[in-house]
Amino acid sequence: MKDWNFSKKESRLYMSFMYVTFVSLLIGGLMGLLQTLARAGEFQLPFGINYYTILTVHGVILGLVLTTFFIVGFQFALLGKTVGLSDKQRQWAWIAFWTMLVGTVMAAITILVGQANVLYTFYAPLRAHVAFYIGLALVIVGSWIAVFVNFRQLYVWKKANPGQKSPLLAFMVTINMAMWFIASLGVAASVLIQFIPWSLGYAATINVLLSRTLFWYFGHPLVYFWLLPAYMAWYAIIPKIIGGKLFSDSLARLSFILLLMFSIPVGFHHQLTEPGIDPTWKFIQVVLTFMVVVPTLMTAFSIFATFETTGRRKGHKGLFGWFKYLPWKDVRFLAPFIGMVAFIPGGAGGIVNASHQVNTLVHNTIWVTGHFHLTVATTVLLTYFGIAYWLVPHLTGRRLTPKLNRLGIIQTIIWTVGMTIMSTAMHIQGLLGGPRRSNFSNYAGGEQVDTWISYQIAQAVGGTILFIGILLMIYIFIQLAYFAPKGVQEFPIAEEEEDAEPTPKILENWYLWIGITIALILFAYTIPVFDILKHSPPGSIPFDWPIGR
Ligand code: HAS
Repeated sequence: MKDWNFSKKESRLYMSFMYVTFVSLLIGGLMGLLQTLARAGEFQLPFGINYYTILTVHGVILGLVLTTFFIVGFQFALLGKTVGLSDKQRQWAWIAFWTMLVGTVMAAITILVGQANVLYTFYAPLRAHVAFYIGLALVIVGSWIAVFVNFRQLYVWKKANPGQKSPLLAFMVTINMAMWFIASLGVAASVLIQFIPWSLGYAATINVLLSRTLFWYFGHPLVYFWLLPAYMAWYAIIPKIIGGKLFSDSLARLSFILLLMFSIPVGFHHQLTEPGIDPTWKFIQVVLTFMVVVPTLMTAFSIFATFETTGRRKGHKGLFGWFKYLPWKDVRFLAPFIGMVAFIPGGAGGIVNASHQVNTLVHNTIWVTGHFHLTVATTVLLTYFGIAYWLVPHLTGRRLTPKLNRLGIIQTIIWTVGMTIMSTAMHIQGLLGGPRRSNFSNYAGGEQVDTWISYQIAQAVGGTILFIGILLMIYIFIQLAYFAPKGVQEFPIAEEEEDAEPTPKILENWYLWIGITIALILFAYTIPVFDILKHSPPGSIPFDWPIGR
């Protein structure tokens, strides 16, 4: 595989995505801190700031903006490294960046001036100002431009290298972008056809059930869109950092294909308590949800196998002798590793959520918030941090010094402690019936509420520790971007074993895998959506915040 060294112009492009990522981390993290303090009941938000404004900023900026900018930037860098980026493609990549940024700024201003207190899922019938929806649409359009640039990058490489299998990371990026494109069609349709005309007053009512169904058609693959870049690092970058080789190119590709196929037709597991959807279709989508667990467990197996084979090759003996010799003092390994460990309880919680009847116990409780702080805010985010520790200095021509590495380890520990406290408290309070998405309230002195308060305080303690972790991460980012000593920082990509079995050609048969994906989506959604259109109750008029605006 040819290794393309980045030009200055290219590095600047990829870094621009990183700047937006870390600014988002700071703003979103501050909102998170304020939220946990307000929910503890001990702190009043200053200047009459509305709790739901900061909750919306937190969700949109961290869940949608930080993730999308990091992913698009990181994936551009992966493709730039493995298949190259032409000048024309770079110009289009800039157009993608600016379109996304303009959309982000529009949505952010609308939220900050209190005209879009609709949370990151923007459920109807809560109505936001039209600028919020247009802003979101622009972020999606910008990301689609990135999708097509990425597809083009691989296509051009394929033409220049006929008959060769694509580099693994390029293959993975293409899968993630194919999934993102297919999934975001749903939310784009909902925003353009339902929300914008309704928000402008051209349509008097909105079909709430349809809008939520289209959102979750997008919303579940969205979580895998966040996760797959972490998997890219686990499969193809971590082995290099620990001094090993790729475990199996074929297994990695197969697991990505399965994730593409099974991540989309499962949105109903977010709507299990939603009336108006036939339980048979909910059941079918729950079964498909459990299919997503299969490639995830394949990933766990593959990572363990890489750790073990690498350790044994280095001569470490005994059942777990190889484990001790993993590079615990290298933050590029430690941060993603903690992310992997967090995925064990995070994933187990997901299986609880997806288990149809048990979902009734946890749905709309703060348990769900605990679940996604383990998955996205720990598994995914710590892996992104792990990537940033080498990617940022690689792009700025600097080095991750031993001192910054040590700070990174401290950051990882702070994050782990803060998140363990906060997320455990959320899970327990959820099981005690504590609701999510709600400001502090003593619910008119309800007896059950007394059992929640200590957990709300624990969440504030965890949230404060996490915010310290965010400040430290921002400090490290600034150092890596501007002040660390000049030098060469490796872009680690694992190679295959010399005697690896050839990867079956069928794994690159895009028509086949995308065809099956579309067939599964049509199977899982056609009849229920038809049902929703035919039997929906009357649409809803908008509810504005503050009510009566
Ligand atoms: Fe989830 C709600 C089900 C995974 C994110 N999820 C959410 C929401 C978010 C989210 C943001 O079925 C809230 C949405 C909202 O605002 O309403 N989730 C699942 C299932 C999985 C799952 C079945 N979720 C994720 C991931 C996310 C994420 C990943 C972000 C990145 N989730 C649900 C359901 C709901 C839900 C319902 C709706 C709840 C409701 O009622 O509202 C599965 O994909 C999980 C499979 C994972 C595993 C773990 C495998 C472990 C691995 C680590 C290996 C470790 C190693 C190291 C090798 C089975 C791969 C070991 C080392 C040692 C030393 C031991």
